[in-house]
Amino acid sequence: MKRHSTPVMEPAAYRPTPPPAWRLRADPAPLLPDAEPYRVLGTDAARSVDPALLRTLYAQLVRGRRYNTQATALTRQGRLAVYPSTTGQEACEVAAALVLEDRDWLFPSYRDTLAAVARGLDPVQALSLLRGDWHTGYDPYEHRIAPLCTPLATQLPHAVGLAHAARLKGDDVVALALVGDGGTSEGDFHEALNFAAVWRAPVVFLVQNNGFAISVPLDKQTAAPSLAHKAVGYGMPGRLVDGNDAPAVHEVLAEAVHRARTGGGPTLVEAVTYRIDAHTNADDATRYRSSAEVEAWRAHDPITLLERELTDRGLIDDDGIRAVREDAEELAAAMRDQLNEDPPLDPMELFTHVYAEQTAQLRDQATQLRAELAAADEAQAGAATDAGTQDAGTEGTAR
Ligand SMILES: Cc1ncc(C[n+]2csc(CCOP(=O)(O)OP(=O)(O)O)c2C)c(N)n1
Ligand SMILES: [Mg+2]
Repeated sequence: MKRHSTPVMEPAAYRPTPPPAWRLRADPAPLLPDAEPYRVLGTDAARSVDPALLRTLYAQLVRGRRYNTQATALTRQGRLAVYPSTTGQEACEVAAALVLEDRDWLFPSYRDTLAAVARGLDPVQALSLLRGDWHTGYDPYEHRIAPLCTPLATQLPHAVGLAHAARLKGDDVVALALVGDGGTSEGDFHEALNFAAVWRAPVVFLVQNNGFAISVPLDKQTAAPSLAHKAVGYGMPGRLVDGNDAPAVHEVLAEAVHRARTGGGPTLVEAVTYRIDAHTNADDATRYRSSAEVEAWRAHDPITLLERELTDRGLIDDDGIRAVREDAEELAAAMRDQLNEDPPLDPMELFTHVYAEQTAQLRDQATQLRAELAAADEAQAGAATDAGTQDAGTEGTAR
């Protein structure tokens, strides 16, 4: 058999070069969050915070805690259908509300009624949806608070859309959107952050990392070094802050709002906090976390941390603390008085605010319901008359 000898080729000299158009598009270093959550309380930075701001934050935290405990109590009394508490997360809720100007917009999730109340919304209106009402309960345009969002993270593209539109119109408006740690795994989170960064939309994303998405802990939610690190992939700065340190959250958010307003684009802020209560009154948190973990976080309570700073520095005395607590009690009493009243319900409201222009089908359904309600009223009136006649006939006999 004839053997063919293949000539041995010298390998061509291979010099690795980057692809022709490649360059690093931005230096990632300035976008990276700090290695540890930023803190103010208990550090030198606390001395440079305006004492009036510290007092305002404290008063709002105490009100916020009372709001949380009262709303939770109202679920047990059947006055609220459900309440996702922010006990332990008040610093995030309050700071988010306080950093915004009247012309700005807040985009809350179902958990963020306290942020809406801290922005000035009436608690009864804020709690309408959670009471079981079918409408938002407040005028989003009047208060510049978007409807509470129950589908996770869908508020984020809404916030970006509003902020981008405002910028195109030349309006000096910032949108601040609140989302949970679980919400960061949603597609809407990705789409919102990507669009916002590419178009430099004036929006601030505040992730309240409260440790859990119902029973799912953070380490099952993400393998990222922190949620704030996700910002770098979108080309926006990520900031990591102690979410129980109210002046720290306020400072970081205020910087992010300023950056957005002055054309610097969006920021992703991760506030590290903890949900002290269960996910809602319908959840049993003892099934997925230990009481030791909860107690460790109770020792890092946002109110205690700030109260210590204020009292150590003589910025508040016992009378001051008492006044703050009395104000919080007044809020709770007003919530009890108003939410213990049965709201007047008009079933026909089902059809209002569904479409700007009613569809033919809804018109038909409304006509049918109106007729059914009228028939039911008539039947009730008839039954009452019959009962009255019978009562009169049996007067003095059957008692
Ligand atoms: C799109 C969507 N998927 C699932 C749910 C059900 N759900 C309601 S709350 C929740 C957990 C959310 O956790 P997180 O984002 O961390 O917010 P938190 O409740 O802790 O504030 C889930 C999965 C939902 N509301 N929307
Ligand atoms: Mg969570």
